[in-house]
Amino acid sequence: MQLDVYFNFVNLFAGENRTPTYLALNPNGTIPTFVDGGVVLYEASAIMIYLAEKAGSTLWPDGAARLETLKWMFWAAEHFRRGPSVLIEERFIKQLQGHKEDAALVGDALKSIHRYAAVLDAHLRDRPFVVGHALTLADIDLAAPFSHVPRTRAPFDAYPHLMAWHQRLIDDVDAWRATGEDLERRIAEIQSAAGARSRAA
Ligand SMILES: N[C@@H](CCC(=O)N[C@@H](CS)C(=O)NCC(=O)O)C(=O)O
Repeated sequence: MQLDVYFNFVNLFAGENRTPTYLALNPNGTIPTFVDGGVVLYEASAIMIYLAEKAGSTLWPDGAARLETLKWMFWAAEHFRRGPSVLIEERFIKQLQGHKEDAALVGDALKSIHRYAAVLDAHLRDRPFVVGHALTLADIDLAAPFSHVPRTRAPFDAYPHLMAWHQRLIDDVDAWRATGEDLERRIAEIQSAAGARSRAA
């Protein structure tokens, strides 16, 4: 959206999300938190809507397309991203902490992923993007769990239209590709710091 946003990275593994200053902004202690003058927001989707409104971006379209966009954003939070979130905890966070994944939780998460990936795959069979023919915030919200596939091993590759759509985002949306590359760099730093900690222990 070409907005001038300053990023202040909050290291969860160093507890920077649990300081009194951070909790005063976001009592959940989660990231991201967004501040713009007197506006303080948590929940990534709310932050994206705020920014898109500020920029007058077509990512947040008007009229009926806005309702479709909202529908898929709610669906992403309520259904599509839940299984992958469990897998991040079970297959990445726990591994960093030296714990084993819980097979029952992983099994439930995989069932949920298959259930909702099939719905989105069918929706994307004859569409380039989730809403209409242009990129919206719904695509970004739904694409988020793809960034962690190297860690979650979420089985999206069983869904060809889903895979083609996500590849389109990587190929055509520079900001999405750059975000993914940035995430991988930061994950590599986290993994190497965790490795150093366990070697020192
Ligand atoms: N629904 C929230 C999810 C926020 C969230 O759970 N963030 C994770 C990192 S992706 C976090 O901060 N975890 C740390 C914790 O729960 O203590 C959003 O979209 O912003």
